[in-house]
Amino acid sequence: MRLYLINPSNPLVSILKVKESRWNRFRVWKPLSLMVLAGLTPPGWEISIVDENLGPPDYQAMPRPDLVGITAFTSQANRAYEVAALFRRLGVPVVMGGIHATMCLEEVMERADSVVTGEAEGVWPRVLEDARNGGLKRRYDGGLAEMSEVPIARHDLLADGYAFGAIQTTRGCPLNCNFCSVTAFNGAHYRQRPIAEVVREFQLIREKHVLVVDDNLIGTRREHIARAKELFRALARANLRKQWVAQASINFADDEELLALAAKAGCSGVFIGFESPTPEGLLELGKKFNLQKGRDFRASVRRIQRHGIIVVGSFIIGLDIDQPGIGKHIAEAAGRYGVDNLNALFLTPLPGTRLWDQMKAEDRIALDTFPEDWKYYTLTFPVARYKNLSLEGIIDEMISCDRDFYSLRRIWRRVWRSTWQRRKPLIALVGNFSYRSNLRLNRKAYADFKSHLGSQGLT
Ligand code: B12
Ligand code: SF4
Repeated sequence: MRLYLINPSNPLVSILKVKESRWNRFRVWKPLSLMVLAGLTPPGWEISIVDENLGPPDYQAMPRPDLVGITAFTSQANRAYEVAALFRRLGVPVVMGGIHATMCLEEVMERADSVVTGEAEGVWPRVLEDARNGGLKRRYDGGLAEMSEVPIARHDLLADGYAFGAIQTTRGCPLNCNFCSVTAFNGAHYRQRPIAEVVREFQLIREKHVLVVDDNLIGTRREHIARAKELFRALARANLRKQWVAQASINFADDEELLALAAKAGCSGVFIGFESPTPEGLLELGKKFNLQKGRDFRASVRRIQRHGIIVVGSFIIGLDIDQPGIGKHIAEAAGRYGVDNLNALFLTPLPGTRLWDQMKAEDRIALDTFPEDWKYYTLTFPVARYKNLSLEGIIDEMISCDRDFYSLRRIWRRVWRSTWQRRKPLIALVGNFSYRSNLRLNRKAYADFKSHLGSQGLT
């Protein structure tokens, strides 16, 4: 039995875009979901993982599969449907799963033979068995998996060509911010994989650099932090000679031992959601956590950096309290906090979030011709009606934010600071130029987007 597991082309990042900017090589990540599905697949299936981001595949020239599994984030949904239609025309059954299929079940059911909602560990072998017997059901629900059921991902199955390997050590997030789909999808209960398995899987990764995809690697409670320390000790003992980057909440900065262990285990960078430069903004987004302890963000960032760890700060533009000038305000706050990179995104109502429910109820979803408009749900386009900013105005805020933070003068100042503080100037350089090189591409994308808005009468 031949199985294709397909990651549809992603409108945001792909190797194809590396031609437009070679720095994008560091932004194409492995589709870990498909490597995990492959790990769950029993012997007897010949598996190919097809990542369309590595280049357009010629499906007609490939041997006909017996089953196709497609994953999709919301922004990939349109391409996922094209691929599904192509295989269904050939009479090949198509199963879809992942976050979009879970949050937009009815839409996906119209376009696939079968849909798996939730985490797949508990149901995937049954799906395959039913497919083998010609008895595929319309829907399977995996719910939340036991972490001991998460298999070692098939790192051997994906072609070389990625700058980073990928691994997951926990699922779920207790913080439940109103714009984020993680708690809705993976639950608020923070679940951790057995440490020995994480270490064993890390050893199977060929790449020297690894993305730990956890939404919050360290968690928030004392027992979460204790487990993170255990994990870091085990990784250090295994002497992996790998550098990894991860996402964490700001409390990462609060424990010197945790930071020292993370650095020793290979942590070279951390992505932190600051979200808004004001307490009112944090309250609006449901991220009170960042306000606890009357935190000094600059001191927190510096404590992390002192361990040689780069800090990427994420902020959101488009909150109800945001006024014209918010772009510069965010760039200034990110500079003041001392982050090495700034990732600013538009507030986006993603299906399944509280923000979606609220904006839908208030009739504030501006781009709502679905599924076509999902391609704009990359957080890099404004898709809603913002309280104090027009769609054109908010794009200008984003441009001014990026232009300020990624001016050559400020980049060199950050790289110099990184050198002087004996951190990782090369990573700071690559990170900053990777973002900067995309500003030109973003401007072109905004111009196209604005003419789309014009044609829809949305300006
Ligand atoms: C790593 C990651 C990325 C990587 C992508 C790597 C890749 N190619 O997959 C990068 C950094 C590139 C990225 C980019 C983006 N991301 Co992202 N990302 C994640 C993150 C943190 C982890 C995903 C992961 O690998 N999980 C581990 C695997 C094992 O879990 P899984 O994917 O859920 O898969 C399981 C099930 O879903 C299911 N399953 C999945 N696919 C399939 C398919 C079949 C056939 C079946 C049966 C089952 C199944 O089985 C798996 C095992 O249980 C998630 C958060 C999260 N917790 O999911 C956000 C997340 C998926 N990202 C999100 C977003 C919004 C984006 C961006 C649009 C935003 C941005 N500007 O950065 C971009 C665009 C990407 C795109 N494709 O268009 C949102 C998606 C929401 C949505 N409705 O789509 C999430 C949920 C985060 C959030 N805060 O809400 N992301
Ligand atoms: S934004 Fe981050 S902290 Fe907030 S719920 Fe999502 S994963 Fe958790």
